Amino acid sequence: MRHPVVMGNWKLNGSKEMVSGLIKGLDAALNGVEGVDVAIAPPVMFLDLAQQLLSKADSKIILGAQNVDLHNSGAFTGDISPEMLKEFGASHIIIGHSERREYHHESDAFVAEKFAFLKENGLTPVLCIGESEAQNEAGETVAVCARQLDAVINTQGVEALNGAIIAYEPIWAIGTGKAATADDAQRIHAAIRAHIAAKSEDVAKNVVIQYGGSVKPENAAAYFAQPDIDGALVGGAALDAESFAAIAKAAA
Ligand code: G2H
Repeated sequence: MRHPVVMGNWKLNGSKEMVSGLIKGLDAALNGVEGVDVAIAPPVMFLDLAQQLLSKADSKIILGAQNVDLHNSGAFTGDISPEMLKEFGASHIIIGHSERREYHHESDAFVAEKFAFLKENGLTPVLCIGESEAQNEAGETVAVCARQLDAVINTQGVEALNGAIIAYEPIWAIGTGKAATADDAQRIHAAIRAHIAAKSEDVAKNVVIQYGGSVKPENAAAYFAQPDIDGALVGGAALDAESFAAIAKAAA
C-alpha cells in the first residue's frame, strides 16, 4: 500500500528567522497528523538549523534538500555531496527539478546519474519530471515523462525506482497559479504508472508519484482523491506553515 508524501520545496527562500518560525509553526500544526509523510527541503545553508529545531521538537517532519552533486568530495567548487546531506539529517533529495534542468542545463542523463548516486549513498531521490507548455500543447506530455524516466530505467533497471519518489510537475503549472486539473493530473499519473508497469507491475504499484505545480490548500484534496496521485511537491504554499499543514492534512 502506497503512503502519501507531501514535501515542501522551499527553493531559494529563507533566513534564520524565517526557518525557525516556519519549522516551529509546521511542527505544531502537524502534531497528531497520521497517514502522510511530511518532508521539507530548505536551502542547504539552513539544514543545520532545521536539523537542530526538528530534533529539539522530536518532530516527525523529514528533512530533505533540493540538489546534490555526483561526488562525495574533491575539487568540485560550490557543490554539496550526499555525505554532507546525510551528516545534516537530509534524506529526501530533489533532483531534476525543471528549474535546474532549465537554468543549470541539467540533462536527463545527468539527472539519472544523480539518481544512481543518491541510491548508492542510501538517500531517497525525489525525481522531478514534467513537460513544458509547448510540449503539452503538442500532445507530448506522456512521451516527455517517459523519456525522463527511461534515463533512469534504461541505465539502472526499473527496480531502481523502488523506494524512490517521482514528482510529476508540468512546467507550465510551476509557480504560475495555473495548476493542472485533478482529472488531467490523474490521467498523466496513470500513464506514468502504466509506463513503469510495462517493465514491472510490482514497482509501478509501490512507487510514490507526487503531483507538483501550484498546489494550494484549496486544490490539494481534489488531487489526493485521485487513485494515482500520492501526495505533492509544494513550492510557494510550503512557505506558509498554515497552508502547508493544510495540504499535508488533506493527504492524510
Ligand atoms: C513546482 C512547485 C514545487 P509551486 O516547482 O516543486 O512549486 O508549488 O510554487 O508551483
